[in-house]
Amino acid sequence: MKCRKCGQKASVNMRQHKLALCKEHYLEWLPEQTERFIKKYEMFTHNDKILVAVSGGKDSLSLWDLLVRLGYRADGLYIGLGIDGGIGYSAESHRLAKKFADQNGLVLNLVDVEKEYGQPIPMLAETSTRGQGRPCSVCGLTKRHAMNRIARDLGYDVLATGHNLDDEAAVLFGNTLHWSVDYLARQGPVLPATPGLARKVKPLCRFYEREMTAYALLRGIEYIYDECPYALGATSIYYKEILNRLENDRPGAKLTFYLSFLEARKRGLVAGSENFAPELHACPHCGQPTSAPGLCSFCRMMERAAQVA
Ligand code: Q46
Ligand code: ZN
Ligand code: ZN
Repeated sequence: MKCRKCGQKASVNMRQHKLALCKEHYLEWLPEQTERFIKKYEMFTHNDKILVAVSGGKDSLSLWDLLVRLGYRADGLYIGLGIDGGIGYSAESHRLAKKFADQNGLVLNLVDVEKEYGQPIPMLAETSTRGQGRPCSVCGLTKRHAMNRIARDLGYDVLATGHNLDDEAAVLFGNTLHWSVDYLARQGPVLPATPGLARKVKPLCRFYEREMTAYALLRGIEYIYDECPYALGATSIYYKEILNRLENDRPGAKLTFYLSFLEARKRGLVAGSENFAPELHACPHCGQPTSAPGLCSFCRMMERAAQVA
């Protein structure tokens, strides 16, 4: 395989784009494409203050790297979940996120769940009725709450996450299997700001997972290889495997699935989100917008955890 631009030996072959590139040209191509998607979906401009949620994994660190290389004002946010799983998962992912920030002279905000909320995620999950024994539901709720809080308190305009195409296609697959119309109506590269909540964007949503792995490796970004121990057996991983089989037989199937969905959504074929926008009010405890009556789901969970403790 030869690089389409220079004819040298290719490092990355993207069957879905019928494009092979050498290291140098791949490291040019990916930021160019990222910039194109940021503009196409009107994610943010160079005047916006961006907060990147970094987990220490390849996607979020690469996203941070890309935004900084493209000249955007982007700080990081690391959320310490207190997950060990026999591999020191949180400690190691924090070390790598911090290392990346230090090496590049970037600001990394930190929320330590145990210090700030009293218990680490695995303990919170034990006292919660959410997620049937799996901590992911509690974890997701806590991460969303912490991200929204930091974005609001520190005045960030945009919250950027490193979800890639494989993540988005798996979520879309699940939402379609269940015809979760309200989730479908809200799924997309940009979730507009609402009073009290920053805009949320996913600049990597059109890149395959393997494209992001290639970027991180070629850029020499040190990231945590291990998945969170609780990811094992998650439904989203099962969906990813199914989609990978499809992709293997039909290169580009995953991208077409996602892009056709975005197109259908734009044309109003997925019920307009305005019909599903729930009535929001400010949670009387934390002030974040919520559709739940009274306290928001996060504050209710914390109230229950305090009662059990
Ligand atoms: S970190 Fe948290 Fe994930 Fe681990 S506990 Fe589940 S949700 S799997 S992205
Ligand atoms: Zn080349
Ligand atoms: Zn609340």
